[in-house]
Amino acid sequence: MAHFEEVCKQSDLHPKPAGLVLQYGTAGFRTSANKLDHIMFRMGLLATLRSKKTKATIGVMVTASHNPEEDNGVKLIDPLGEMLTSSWEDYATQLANTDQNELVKTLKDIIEKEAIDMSQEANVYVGKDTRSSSSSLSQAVLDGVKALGGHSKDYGLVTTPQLHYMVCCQNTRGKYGEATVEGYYRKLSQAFSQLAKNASNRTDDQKHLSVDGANGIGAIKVREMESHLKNHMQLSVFNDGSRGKLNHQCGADFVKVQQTLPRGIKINPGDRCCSFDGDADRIVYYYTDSQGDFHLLDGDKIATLISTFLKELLNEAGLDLKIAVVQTAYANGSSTHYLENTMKVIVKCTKTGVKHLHHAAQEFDIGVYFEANGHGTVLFSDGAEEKIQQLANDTNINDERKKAAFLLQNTINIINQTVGDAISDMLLIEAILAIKGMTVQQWDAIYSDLPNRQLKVKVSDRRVIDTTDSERRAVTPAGLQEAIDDLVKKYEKARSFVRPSGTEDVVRVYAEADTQESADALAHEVSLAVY
Ligand code: NG1
Ligand code: ZN
Repeated sequence: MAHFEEVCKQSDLHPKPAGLVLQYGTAGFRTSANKLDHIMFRMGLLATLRSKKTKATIGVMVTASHNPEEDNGVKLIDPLGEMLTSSWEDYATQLANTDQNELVKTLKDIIEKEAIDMSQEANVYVGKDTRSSSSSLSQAVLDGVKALGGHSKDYGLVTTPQLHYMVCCQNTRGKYGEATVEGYYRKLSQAFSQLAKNASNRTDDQKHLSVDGANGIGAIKVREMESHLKNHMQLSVFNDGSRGKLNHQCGADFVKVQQTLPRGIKINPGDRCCSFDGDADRIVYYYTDSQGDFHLLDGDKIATLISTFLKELLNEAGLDLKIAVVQTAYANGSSTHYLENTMKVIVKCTKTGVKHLHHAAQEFDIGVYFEANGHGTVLFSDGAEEKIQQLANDTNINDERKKAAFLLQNTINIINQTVGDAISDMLLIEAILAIKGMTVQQWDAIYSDLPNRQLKVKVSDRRVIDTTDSERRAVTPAGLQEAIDDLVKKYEKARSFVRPSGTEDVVRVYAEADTQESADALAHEVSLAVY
């Protein structure tokens, strides 16, 4: 068939470096940008097959998120805006690693296995972050789509969650919104202004937020968003890419892991600030106090704020919907304790990686999921959305219930349910703080984090570590878990675990304890046990 000849011809222009083996992991493919041209071309091919198979539009995002500027990566987006289904991750890995002269055979194998009708039309949406390598790499994706006869739409510079949103809008025929960046801003800003109406007498100080854009796409997009928010919010955007390097000593990952202010931000004590990561799917908040001490409000604090708000609204609305918070092993022990014992919501722990959290959250009427690093969102089941809608349209209810239903409706609209979204999460948090008349310090005081430390350990083969119990316990190598248990016993309120990273060639060590000194010492001792 003509398409396969074209694939052969085109693939010669996107050659695979000899001997290079890469794996489609939790965050797709991610490595030095100069190793990725053939991967991008081949992911264009795979997205085209996936589109034919699902008879829907598929997304391909070129980004390496919080990694250094020199890296890049690619992720595929399934029809409802969710991550590529796991069964196709293996095909991605096979296609990435097959030799040039075996490429067509590998494609044909996938087509046969999945019984793909090659006469079916294919549509692929492509987006990219601001890395200097992203333009040519996204062109390679477009070349792959074209080589197999698919149609593509190039959204150019967008945040990862914006591309997820476009794919979902397109495949739900506009039910979720309009598949344009303008449509995204309109939906979110309208919901924000409806919510802000319920916040009385906000001062300019309360409307002001400092944003660290990580010198990436989020800085550009949050400015575009701001122009739709009129006078509802006043943003000071730092690290907007005009001077600094992407993710270098700034951004959500840096702030979370280093537990310190990003470079390039000028703030006063008490100012409310947030940092995005390089593709704007993560957000963390922070402030400094009058002593100059740094206070971080991470994904756990965000999940707590949002779930408290939702639970209160459900009570006021008189709606009996089951709400749960989904976390990973990295969630601070204090947050889990507060959610379970004070808020009395269901808490579930899953493996690291948003797809695990996303799936777990789908099991509830309302599932709030956040990784401690600030990647997360809220999912509403169809049934929950219907009940909220019905209540909002009910003319026989009292004003309190009516108001709660209205707030719930607009909360649904402000949230990007396809994936964690820094801009959408930021607007929701700002709306909640405004409605509750809460300062960042009051939010921070809901519970106190246990001091904690994250370390990376380089080992010769990180895969020798296998874990269980949502990665909280190591089953191999023999003796490791016992050694960790013995070390943990030496400290108060202590917890520690190790797991191989899915995105870097390191083992991650996490420790928390009653004091920072203890958390640091425990993390250090556990990392020695890993060698
Ligand atoms: P790994 O490298 O597997 O720990 C990191 C983050 C994940 C997730 C992925 C994808 C931590 C401890 N891990 O995974 O939460 O965000 O990157 O970007 O933050
Ligand atoms: Zn990211």
